Amino acid sequence: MTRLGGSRMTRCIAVIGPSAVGKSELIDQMAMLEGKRPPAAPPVDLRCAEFSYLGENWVALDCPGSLEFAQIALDAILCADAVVIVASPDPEQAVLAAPWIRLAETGNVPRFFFVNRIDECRHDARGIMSAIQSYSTRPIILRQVPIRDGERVVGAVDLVSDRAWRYRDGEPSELIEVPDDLRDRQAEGREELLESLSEHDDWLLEEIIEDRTPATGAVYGICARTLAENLTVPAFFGSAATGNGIRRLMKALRHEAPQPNDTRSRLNDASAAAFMSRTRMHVGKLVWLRSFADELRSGASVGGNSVGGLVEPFGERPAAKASIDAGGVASAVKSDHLDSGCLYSETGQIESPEWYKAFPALWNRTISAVHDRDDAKLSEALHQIAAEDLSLTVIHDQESGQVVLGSQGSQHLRRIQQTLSEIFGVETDTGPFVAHYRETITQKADIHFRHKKQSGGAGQFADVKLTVGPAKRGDGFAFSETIHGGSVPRNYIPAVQLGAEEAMARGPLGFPVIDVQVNLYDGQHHSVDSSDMAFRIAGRGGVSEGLGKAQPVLLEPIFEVRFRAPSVFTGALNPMISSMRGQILGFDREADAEGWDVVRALMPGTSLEGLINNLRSATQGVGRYEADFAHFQELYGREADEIVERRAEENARR
Ligand SMILES: Nc1nc2c(ncn2[C@@H]2O[C@H](COP(=O)(O)OP(=O)(O)OP(=O)(O)O)[C@@H](O)[C@H]2O)c(=O)[nH]1
Ligand SMILES: [Mg+2]
Repeated sequence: MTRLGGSRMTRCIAVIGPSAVGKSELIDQMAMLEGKRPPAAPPVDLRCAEFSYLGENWVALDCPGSLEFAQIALDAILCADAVVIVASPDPEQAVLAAPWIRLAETGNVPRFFFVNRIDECRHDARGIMSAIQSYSTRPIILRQVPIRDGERVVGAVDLVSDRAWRYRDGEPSELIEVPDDLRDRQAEGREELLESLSEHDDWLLEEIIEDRTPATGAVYGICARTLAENLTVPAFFGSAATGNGIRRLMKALRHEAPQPNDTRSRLNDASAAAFMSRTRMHVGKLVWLRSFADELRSGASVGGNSVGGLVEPFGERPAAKASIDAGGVASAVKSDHLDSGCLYSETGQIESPEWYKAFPALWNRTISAVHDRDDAKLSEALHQIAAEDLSLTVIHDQESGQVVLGSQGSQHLRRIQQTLSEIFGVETDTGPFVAHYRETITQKADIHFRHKKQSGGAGQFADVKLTVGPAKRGDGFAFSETIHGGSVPRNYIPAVQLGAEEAMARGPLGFPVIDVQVNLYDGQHHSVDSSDMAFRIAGRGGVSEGLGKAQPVLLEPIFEVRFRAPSVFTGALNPMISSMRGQILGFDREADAEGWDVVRALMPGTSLEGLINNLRSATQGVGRYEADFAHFQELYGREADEIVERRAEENARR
């Protein structure tokens, strides 16, 4: 493993958490500790804020709080040294932090908790801790206890150093004596903290058993080690609005967050991580890089090719940057060989960790250009945007000929359309994408079909007798023949089969037909007028007629859906699933996410259009799902009739 040896290192944190919990404000406050106001956050996109604290450089990646943009957070987690999960102090809101805890755990990156908005908090700190703990696979260790004046939190006692601080809004907190009435609570908190840590440290366990007081420095060391090994998660609290508690968090990050060297090892010794790319007007593709080389200059080799110019990743009009220090971040222009979400050595690409993958699409919509002239531009632009955003899929649907955009929801889709319009100059419309129907038959029919034409020159003659009947669901189409005595000569049989297959393309209800078996058992031919073409027409005509007589029925696609949500919502999922004609198959605890259940259900294809909205309403926005096609199932009644009528109108229009 290469070790970074440069004297200047930049550490990087990803700040994630629910919407409006105060992530951006927290980052502003961190940067303001030494007087630097970072540029404002772009609407629903990643913001990089660079600042220094006590002689060290930091980059904070400010992630949007909407789960529709969770891919951005995953991109940030990929390259960060540590994650700060910002949570609300209200225990009722702990569930909103659950998906973010899950996300940070996915990447197994060391993480800190920051309980923000303590200025508004009327709850006991232990309440919020135990509520958050129910979603964390690792013990969350509260490192402070609040000092209260009535209900208000006016300071904090540090449980490792035993020092107490009184908040002074907008200024550094004041060191005070631990208030007498807090001594019991402090002792209790410290005992809990040491006990949690001692589960991962034999020396500390020994000290506790022997009733000795472990040295503060040693306890800090254990905190840092258990954090780096992802055994514990330290938690601090404060208020981004008043600036209280921010220094304490920064100091903890400074002493305990891993170094770029550690992250480089975690990322398979990558020399750079490309964690984001965006297309910008007049600039082209910009690639955000975190460098794990001692110094990365423009023109240096990354991924086997030289990087173009480097610019500050911050601000509206970014300035050119000569080089990036170890662990630092910049965006690169003219570096089209680099892609978002990829790791690089100097000479090539390095495999990304297994956990880093795309979120499956949750909402499929058709998309088209408002002006036909923009069709080609749209397809090129979508290709480019999909490369920037793994949580977006673009599929060309063969059956309908439409382009289908899979997004994470309405906000995500809106942003994509905005980018298409503002950057690529393409106005677009979207519409519902309906999963495809099929039809089949439920009875057997026996058909005698003759194709005969006598016009002008050579005539056409083919006569077939065949049966059509239902095949097992999923068997598709099967053709057989039991011709005796050459009534249909061997050489014409493939033409009959071809005609039969053509008849399956559109059945009597207007949809492709599946799961049918056709048997050709007799017929007649003419020595001059019969031909492949004539038998093909007879095969097609015979099977089409047979399908009409064999009680056709509509088939709707059924998907197996896995709903993932905190267990508190499992009860609310049942009525939601039933109301959408779904059928629950069962539910389990999620093996790798504390406090989550996975509910498996069979859902009709029509329900997918509204599924994410319904799921979000039932789960305070935190649920998600994956759907895989399972099988086709017969659909009867009014709903089926309406679908067939609609199809007839569409087919008439084509
Ligand atoms: N009272 C109080 N208000 C806060 C605190 N932190 C942030 N706010 C306010 O809460 C609002 C939302 O804060 P942001 O920092 O934008 O929240 P965010 O987490 O970045 O939100 P998204 O980017 O939308 O996910 C702003 O009006 C902040 O001023 C805090 O500690 N106390
Ligand atoms: Mg924000």
